[in-house]
Amino acid sequence: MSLDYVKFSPGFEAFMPKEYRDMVEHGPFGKKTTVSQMGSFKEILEEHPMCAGCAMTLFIRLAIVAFPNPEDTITVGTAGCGRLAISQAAIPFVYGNYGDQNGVASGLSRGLRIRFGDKTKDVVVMAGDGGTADIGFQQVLHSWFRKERFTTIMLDNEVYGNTGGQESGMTTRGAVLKMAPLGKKFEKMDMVAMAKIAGCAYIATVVPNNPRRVESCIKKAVLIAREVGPTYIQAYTSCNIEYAIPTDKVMEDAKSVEDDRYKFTEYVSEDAKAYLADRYGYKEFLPKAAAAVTQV
Ligand SMILES: Cc1ncc(C[n+]2csc(CCOP(=O)(O)OP(=O)(O)O)c2C)c(N)n1
Ligand code: SF4
Repeated sequence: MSLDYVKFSPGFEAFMPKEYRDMVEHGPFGKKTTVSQMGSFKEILEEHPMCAGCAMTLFIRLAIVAFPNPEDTITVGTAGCGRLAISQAAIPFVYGNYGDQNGVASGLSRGLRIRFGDKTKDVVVMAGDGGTADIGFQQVLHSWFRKERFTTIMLDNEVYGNTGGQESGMTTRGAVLKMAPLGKKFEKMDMVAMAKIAGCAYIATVVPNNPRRVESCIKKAVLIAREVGPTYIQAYTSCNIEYAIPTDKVMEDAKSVEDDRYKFTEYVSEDAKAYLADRYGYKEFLPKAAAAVTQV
């Protein structure tokens, strides 16, 4: 994981598979690529075995394009649909037992800091709502309370999609699923509030049909996690199979859910604002007087 691992070893270039050559020559490693340029560079995630039309896949694809330094990023995942796509990406992926992703990421991010010192290595967890809010809940909360510096992304499809439709803590009250035929009996868990209480420095809720917004949230979350503290993104990534959403209506559903109960929200701690302004030139977080001077 560095630009070196992406390059060809001397003398091997001519023997590399076409896909690999394409990735080295036209991929995003070592360059600044954005979601608006998608289609003009080779993406780190292209092929995957997810269901056609799955919104989670689109979100994962956008998230990976948004990583500030993909060549120095390690993703961590767990059982669930998302890992089927994330594990196909051309960057390292660590997969543990179901629910232990934040424990693994805590150790990994500490170890990387010891091993690489000042060299930045980003750790990003992407796991389902079951993996994050149910079975992995304890480790997620502890990693936040302990101020572990990595990003946690919940792929919230509001169901256990990979195992055929059990309810999760993030399923909405009353929802009827294949394996929750009487309807869910309690409210959707408020993981955003918990992230706030546990001290996350950046928290956002997003849906995948606004690629620029997804990109901006992921970038901020990853940058802040480098030095300030844990960051959390909760993304509505509908399961068109378990919720019987016709493939051509997936984005429409995301829009209407966003308008109704999954509004874009963003919390940035004061420390994180100052850090983004000072280190990465985010003008919107400059103190008011300084921002006015910059605009002149
Ligand atoms: C310890 C353990 N228990 C149960 C399973 C079976 N299992 C695999 S994926 C999954 C549900 C995943 O749901 P979620 O985390 O919401 O992700 P999704 O598939 O919906 O993306 C379960 C229960 C497992 N792999 N390991
Ligand atoms: S089961 Fe649902 S979440 Fe899983 S890949 Fe299919 S549509 Fe996506």
